[in-house]
Order: sequence, then C-alpha cells, then structure tokens
Amino acid sequence: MNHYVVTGGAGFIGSQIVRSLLAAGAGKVVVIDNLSTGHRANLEEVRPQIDFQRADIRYYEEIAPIIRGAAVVFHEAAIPSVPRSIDDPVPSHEVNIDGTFNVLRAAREGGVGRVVYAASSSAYGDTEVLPKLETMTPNPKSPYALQKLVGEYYCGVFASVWGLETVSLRYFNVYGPRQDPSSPYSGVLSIFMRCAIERRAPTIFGDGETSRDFTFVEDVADLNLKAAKAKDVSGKVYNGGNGGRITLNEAWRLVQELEGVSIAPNYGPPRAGDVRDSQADTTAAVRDLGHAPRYSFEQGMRDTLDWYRQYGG
Ligand code: UD2
Repeated sequence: MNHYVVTGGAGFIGSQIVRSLLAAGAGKVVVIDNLSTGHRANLEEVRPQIDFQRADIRYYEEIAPIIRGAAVVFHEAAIPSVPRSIDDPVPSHEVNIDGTFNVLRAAREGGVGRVVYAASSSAYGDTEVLPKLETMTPNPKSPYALQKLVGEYYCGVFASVWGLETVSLRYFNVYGPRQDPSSPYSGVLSIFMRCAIERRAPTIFGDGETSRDFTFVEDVADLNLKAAKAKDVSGKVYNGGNGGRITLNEAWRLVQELEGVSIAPNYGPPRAGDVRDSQADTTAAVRDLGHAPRYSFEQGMRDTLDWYRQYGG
C-alpha cells in the first residue's frame, strides 16, 4: 500500500493535514520533521497511528528513502515568516529553496504519485487589484516571498520537464489551533489571542488598516486533500484562501470582544517586506479542486481562542 508523506508534519499546518488524512481513512501516514519549528505535542493524539521520522529536508540522503514510493507528498516543511527571512536569510533560503528542491528530486526519483506544495500568497506582493488572481504577475517583496515563489516555479518545472505531478497551493494567512504564538515571528492572530488572554496590549505594525484573508487551518487541510486527488491540475498554482479581507484593527476588535476585554493596542512602524492588502480570488480553486471553506472568520476565531484558553499555545 502506498503511503502518504507530510513534510513539516509536526508543524501547525502539517499536523492538521496529518489529522485530516487519518480522518479520511489514509492507511499509512509518515511525517518528516526536524522539530525546528514543529512540536511533537502537535501530533500527540495521533502518534500511535503515524510513522514519525525526524529528518531534515536540507539533507537529500535523509529524506529520499522516506519519500520513495509515496502516493502523495504534502510538502509543508519550511521556515516561515517575512521578517525572519529578512533578519536571518540564510536558513530560510536553505530550507525553503534547497529543501524544496530536495523534496521534489526525491519525489521524482522515488516515483511519487503527486506533490502538493505549500506556496504562499506573499508571492503576489502588492497588487493594484483585489482580490488576487493566479494569473497576476508575481511581485515578491521579501526573501521569504521569493523563496516560496521559487518553490512554485520548481514544482512547475518538475511537472513539465520530468512529468512529476505537482500542485501548488498559495496559502493566505492560515490561523487556528496549534499555531505557535511564542515567537516574534508568529502569525499575528496567534499573538493577538495570547495578548488578550494574558491581558496585554499587542503591537500593531502600521496603522492597523493592513488587511489579510485569514484562512482557517482545517479549511486549508481539506484543500490539500482535494488537491491530492483532483484531475488535470498538474503543474498548476491555486489560491488557498477564504476570499475575505479583515484589517488588523478589525481582528484585534474581534479578539477583544470574544475574550471580553478592552485593551488599546500599541502602534509601531510598518514592517519591512509587508504586503499591504491580501485577499484571494477562490474561483479557480473552487472550480478545479472543489475548494469549499467552511469556517467564517468569527467561527474560526472562536474555535482558536477556545484552544488557546485550554492549552495556552
Ligand atoms: C505571510 C503571507 C502568508 C504566509 C505567512 C507565513 C502575505 C500577505 N501573507 O504572512 O500567506 O505565507 O507569511 O509566515 O504575505 N503584525 C502585527 N503585529 C504582530 C505581528 C504581525 O501588526 O505582532 C502584522 C504584520 O506586520 C503584518 C500582519 O500583521 O502586516 C500579518 O503578519 P503575519 O506575520 O501574521 O503574516 P504575513 O502577512 O507576513
């Protein structure tokens, strides 16, 4: 029986893909993770059902035997964060570009059925028009955005040159339970929620009118499973978003309301490399992949806040 591989499977998004695969009846799920940003705790309740392999995508020899013969590889392993890639560009370059190349090479040489790649909405940069369409010319504003775009291009080239089936999903600011709020590079909603629970003021970079298409992690995992099965999509790129647009000021307002607090945020200078507005056009993903996000922003936020209250992040 062919197995499924999730690189970065101990991470916030990867571990949700693992749980969704198991819920959908996947026989064998193998996780590749070096635990640099992922945590074993993210896989705690599914640990007996999976094969966990501590391995690093920067080293081809470590991952090739694990990837060989897989039905599908979900490639989630990455060093995320725009500011991290600016402060410390070498590790993110090595993992996001060289590591992705290694995963694709191992998949091609190992006869893998398909690679579903975690691309990023940051590839668009600032566009004149919203929502953002896959046909728009990419315009990366940071090393991270560029690295994720190179991974997409590699997916396209592995498909066209060597016939490896690939699908790239441009994630739009994914949030939800298990997102680690403890680093300055953490996703903004995880930071907002921890601040509200601890009764502290968050810092908003810029005027707070920066907007994002925040997308709930379970919807993104569902989209991955659909992309693994869809027909005639090889080499293509799809937006993995919700189609909405929420400003940071609105998001902090909702967090305060849900937590029953009133705390004025601090405002700081805008962050280098930040995109101003982000919103997905989901037409192609709906049409070709059957994308059907189930969570409204408010519902996703309620569930996520409940999780942080219980587990603290
Ligand atoms: C980018 C990508 C996203 C994903 C992510 C991975 C875009 C539009 N999105 O997310 O799809 O690939 O990278 O890391 O490029 N902020 C604050 N206060 C804080 C933390 C952040 O105001 O304490 C701001 C930040 O300056 C930015 C917004 O919140 O304007 C979102 O930041 P983020 O780090 O959560 O995600 P972002 O948009 O860089």
